Amino acid sequence: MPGTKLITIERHILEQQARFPHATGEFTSLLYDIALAAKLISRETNRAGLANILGKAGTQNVQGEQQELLDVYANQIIVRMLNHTGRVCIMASEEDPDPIFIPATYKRGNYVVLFDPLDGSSNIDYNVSVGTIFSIHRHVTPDLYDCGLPDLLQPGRRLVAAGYIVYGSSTMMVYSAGNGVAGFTLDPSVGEFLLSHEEIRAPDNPKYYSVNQGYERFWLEAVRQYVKWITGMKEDEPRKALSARYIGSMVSDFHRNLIAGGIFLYPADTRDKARPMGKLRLNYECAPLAYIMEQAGGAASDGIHRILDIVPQSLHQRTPFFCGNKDLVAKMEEYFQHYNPEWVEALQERVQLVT
Ligand code: AHM
Ligand code: MG
Repeated sequence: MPGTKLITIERHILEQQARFPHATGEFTSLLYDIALAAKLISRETNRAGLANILGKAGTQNVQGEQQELLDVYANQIIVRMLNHTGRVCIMASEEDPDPIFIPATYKRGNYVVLFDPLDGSSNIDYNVSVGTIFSIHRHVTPDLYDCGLPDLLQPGRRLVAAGYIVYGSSTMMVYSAGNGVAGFTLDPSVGEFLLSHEEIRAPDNPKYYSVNQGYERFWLEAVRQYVKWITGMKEDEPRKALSARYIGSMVSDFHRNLIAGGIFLYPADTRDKARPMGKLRLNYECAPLAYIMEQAGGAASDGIHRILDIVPQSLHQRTPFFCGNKDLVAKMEEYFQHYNPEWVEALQERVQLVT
């Protein structure tokens, strides 16, 4: 297409930086480091199908070397890419129980990074898309050498940027730094992410709903009624039915719904001792995706509160998650008030909000 500009992710990040006259380039370089980590993880996920021939992850290869599990590999790549650059002061990963501190020998920078290195990794064996999710905050502890939990436990609305990489039929990186959402597709032959989706907006006309319907018997009444409604089966509230799509790999489910329009649901589970707050993690999965969805004009809620207003109380805190088209999320909240007011009350007690 003559005349159409080809924009690399680096160019795009630099153009964004130009909006801030006092920017030092630290943040720009951090995003670029993440893009580079994504390329390495992408290379390995693309080779995953060869595991049976070349040696399966978690086993020894013919040289007697231990093959790394892909999620362990992805985790290490991100840590090793970011911990020595002088741009980050502390990190946390869904794979690690504790914060990841920067080794004493390296300089520290202004940014705090939280990530899920390989979300949906149980799908890897079946050649199903997986993803990486990341969040970036500014540090709040005045001395960079004292950074700790208060820097990591910031509410989503304070995010400076968030993004994800989906390792699908192509590898795509989607991110927002607070000025809309842009998507880049990796050209593997040259190893560059090229701008493919300039301004992603959540469509007004949703097409899909995504939920693990196998858990229906454990759902609260509000969720059961909602899914009845969304599939056009509620006689008192007729509507056009949405189609079901559930990959079980949230980045992929989220990505499709972001582009095509829809809602993703991962509700709390009413089983004894099971998942009273659902499965998904607020810090590594829900807050960053909520940020992107809001930047694209959508919404994200735990069924009662805006996800970005929740102040995390612990690193691996879980939350119910309803994310997508604004009207569909609002309707879910309405249903909770109507069908499960006792749950609304219980959740209000559990969750701390930005004051
Ligand atoms: P993970 O972080 O252990 O990979 O789990 C998160 C994944 C999400 O990608 C996905 O939406 C969800 O688990 C699927 O869970 P379920 O099989 O319970 O529907
Ligand atoms: Mg995960």
